Amino acid sequence: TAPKKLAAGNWKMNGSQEALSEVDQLSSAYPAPGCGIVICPPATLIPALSERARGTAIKVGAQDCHAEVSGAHTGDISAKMLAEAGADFVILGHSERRGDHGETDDQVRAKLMAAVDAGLTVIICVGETLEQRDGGSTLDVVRGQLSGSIPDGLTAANLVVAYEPVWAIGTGKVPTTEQIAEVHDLIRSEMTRRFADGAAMTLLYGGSVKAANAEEIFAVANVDGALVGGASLRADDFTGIIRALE
Ligand code: G2H
Repeated sequence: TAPKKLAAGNWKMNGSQEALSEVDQLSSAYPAPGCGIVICPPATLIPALSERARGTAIKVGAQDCHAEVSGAHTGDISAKMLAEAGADFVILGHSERRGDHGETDDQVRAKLMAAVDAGLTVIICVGETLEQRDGGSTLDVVRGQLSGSIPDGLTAANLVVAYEPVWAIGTGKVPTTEQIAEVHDLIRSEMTRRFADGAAMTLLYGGSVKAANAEEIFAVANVDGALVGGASLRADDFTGIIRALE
């Protein structure tokens, strides 16, 4: 289930066993946070992190899954395996997956259905490149990704949508609040049109969120939280973002 306000950390290919202590720091700082907190470490750390987070307010997520439950897919991990390892969430369709691994909307949609079948809550990522923004096609691109990647029949309990403009990821560049509002309005209206409880769905902004800009971003209409990369790696940085959201 997705909490309405959510701070999700995407560690990407970062973090080691030592990084798990960051989670102890988070859980002791926030025994009863006013928002959901999810950490998505590399898959190898999911079991240890889940163990560590047991009984705390922190949930654990994965960064990708395969669309099949099992089979001859060397190197891949199924949603069911992630759930067994302790994950409650999975990020799908991140632009780094779409870019580095050529993932298409069709593939992301298949993964999403597998993840929901396995009982995971999906954080689906959409967002335009700088070229697409400059060309004036941002809203068309996002609308296309939403309709292509998100199957019918979902609810606010199993779907969270993250808007991540590709040009803002890891670059320190953040869109204006007007630019965020425009896309989040579109996502909200698409979700409301397609799903009975679309108005209650959690919508995240992602891309260079840090403690210093979090408050301004969370004040934007239809922004219910953040998907945070770099600033989620250290508890000191991430707590500043959580505090702005609570
Ligand atoms: C966007 C984000 C997390 P960062 O990818 O998904 O990363 O906060 O480092 O820009």
